Amino acid sequence: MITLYGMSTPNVQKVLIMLEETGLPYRLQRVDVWKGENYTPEFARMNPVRKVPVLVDDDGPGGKSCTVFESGAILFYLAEKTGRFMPREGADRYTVMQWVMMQMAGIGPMFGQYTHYKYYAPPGNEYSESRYKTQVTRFFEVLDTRLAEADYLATDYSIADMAVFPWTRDRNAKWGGTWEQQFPHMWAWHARVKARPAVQRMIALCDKLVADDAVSINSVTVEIKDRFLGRGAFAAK
Ligand SMILES: N[C@@H](CCC(=O)N[C@@H](CS)C(=O)NCC(=O)O)C(=O)O
Repeated sequence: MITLYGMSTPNVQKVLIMLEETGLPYRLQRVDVWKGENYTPEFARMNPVRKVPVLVDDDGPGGKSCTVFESGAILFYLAEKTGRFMPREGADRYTVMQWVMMQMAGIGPMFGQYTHYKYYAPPGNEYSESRYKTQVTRFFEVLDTRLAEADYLATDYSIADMAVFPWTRDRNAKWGGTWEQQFPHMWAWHARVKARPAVQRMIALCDKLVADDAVSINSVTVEIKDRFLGRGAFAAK
């Protein structure tokens, strides 16, 4: 059995899509990062970075239990386990990897920082907010250009699309005001991916997780929120 530790956020959503696409049996264990559940010693043993998602597969390579953190690595793991959504060999394998890595190294960090400065930073950070908005826009431009020439990021629908799709959902699209009116090729791809039954199942699952996360966000102490955001007493001196 596979256990996915996570919550409602995009890095978890991408793994949920892959699990739903492949039909692998799994259970979702909610980790309430807003309450600091990722700071327990048990969780740190699974992921020293103390972030979700983490996947534990009781039936890993050699029949042994296997624990994987970092959502991109989890997607590679599941693709290799099932032989699906990433070619086993050939140039296309690296095309898939390149787009997954672009999401992991570029889209994830830049969108994450933009969220931070837009929603959580104290006033007076206009420079940072503007810088990350520019970075986000730049990645949307890259996606739109690629998706003007192809239906999917790599040759066929793959883990690369699963990695990027959650970052083009919901409020991410609304942050920029005009983003919803720009990038027609990216939005056409978004609609294509969203229409997939597995993606629809992920969305239904996430609606429930979003509701649970909202309750937590509104109920945690300032101290716990500061630890999550790395500020106040938790800021590096
Ligand atoms: N690069 C990591 C990022 C994971 C990540 O940022 N997880 C967030 C939620 S989306 C988290 O667990 N944050 C809790 C914390 O930083 O304390 C991945 O893709 O798995």
